[in-house]
Amino acid sequence: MALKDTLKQKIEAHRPRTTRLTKEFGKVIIDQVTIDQCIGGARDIRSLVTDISYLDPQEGIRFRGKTIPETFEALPKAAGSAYPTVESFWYFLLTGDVPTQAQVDEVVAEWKTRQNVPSYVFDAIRALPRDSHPMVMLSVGIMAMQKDSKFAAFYNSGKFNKMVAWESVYEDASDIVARIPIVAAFIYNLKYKGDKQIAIDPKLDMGANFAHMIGQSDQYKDVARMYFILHSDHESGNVSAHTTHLVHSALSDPYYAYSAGLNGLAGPLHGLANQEVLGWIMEFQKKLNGAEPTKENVTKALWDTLNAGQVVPGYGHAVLRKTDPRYTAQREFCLNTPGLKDDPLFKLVAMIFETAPGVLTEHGKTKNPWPNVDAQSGVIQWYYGVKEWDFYTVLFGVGRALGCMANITWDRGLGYAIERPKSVTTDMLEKWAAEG
Ligand code: CMX
Repeated sequence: MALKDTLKQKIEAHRPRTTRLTKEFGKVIIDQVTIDQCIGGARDIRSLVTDISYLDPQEGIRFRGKTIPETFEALPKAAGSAYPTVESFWYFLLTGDVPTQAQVDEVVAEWKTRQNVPSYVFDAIRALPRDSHPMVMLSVGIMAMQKDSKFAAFYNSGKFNKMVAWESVYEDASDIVARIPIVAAFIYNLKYKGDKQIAIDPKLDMGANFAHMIGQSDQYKDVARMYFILHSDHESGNVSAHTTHLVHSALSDPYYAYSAGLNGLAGPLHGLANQEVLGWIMEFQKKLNGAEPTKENVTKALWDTLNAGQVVPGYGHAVLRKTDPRYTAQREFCLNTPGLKDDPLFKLVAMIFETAPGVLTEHGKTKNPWPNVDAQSGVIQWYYGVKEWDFYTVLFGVGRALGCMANITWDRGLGYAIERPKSVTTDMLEKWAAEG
């Protein structure tokens, strides 16, 4: 059965569960809110629903109930590769089912029909100053595609119907995930390769084609597949996923919603941290002035950063309380890749991994001294020659599109409401504080 038909069945089968929960159990209390949560970024408040992924503080992410190793193990692999295609992962994220090879082939073929990015999208990006951040370019590229939104057209058609609205979200979502690597590759070539563009290879799956379009070697195909899958989803509360959900909850179409999500991803406390990690490492190496990195000078550099009132990029997390399994998956990729495991930059990242948790624990502020996904991802890109580290968040944005688009397709399928939490005043908080 085609992906959209399978999804239709799944959504229709799921709807009664959501209806029953709201109608029969709507007033059951699942959390309470404290003053520090109110002031402190709504941390840990249970107030979002998603079945696409779940983040356990100790274990890390599970996609559709599967850990990262289980996900990689279960999904059909790309031809000649140990890694699944991004397309098979998309099927899995949307439906929760491990697709057959035939189902994967169908998605690969379907994405090919969706990858035709209109030329005005490239014109809009080209019109920006060349020194604009590539995340600005990506966000503009997504916005430029909005005029062809099928969801917006359906809404404006006079035939809008809540029960089938998800179908046009699915269409936009599929267009976005199929096109975003093409837009990202265009930005890469425009900004760093003198606008020497490389055409799509219609024989290749998404990850392999992205590698081809940025002029990379065959080995990079697996890097792209792994990277996009690992960065896809981290349940609903993170800034990019939550922003996308929030904006779409106003029935803004997926282009408006994901452009907004990307703007959140571009923050240094979120997706931009991977760029910051490379920047930190380069600054550190400059200060070493040719000397070997040691535990002592890494420790000193970490303290210098902390004493300057800055955060150590790539460490800490709002939910996780142990090493991020996305970090571990990338570290294992490095350890299993001859050449990469002996690369000086990888060795330095590994030394920071040995050192930073102790320093951060001694510093005593962060609740989680362990590395997150961003601490390890840049070194892999650097090794394969993608050294333009201000591009790294764009790679994150290509992957994150998968999770955000799967989530809002289901948001519409289940008819989730416009999001509108309640605010209170400081006077009210002080009154409640005095009352105990
Ligand atoms: N270095 C130094 N201080 C840190 C820190 C780090 N890596 N991580 C947290 N802290 C500090 C916080 O700034 C905060 O200080 P204040 O009390 O002075 O405000 C204190 O420790 C408590 O913070 P927390 O509850 O442990 O962490 P938060 O949930 O508030 O923030 C995060 C989480 C990720 C923003 C934070 O750990 C951070 O800034 N890390 C570095 C940036 C980074 O790697 N971000 C990427 C996260 C993954 C992603 O989204 O891509």
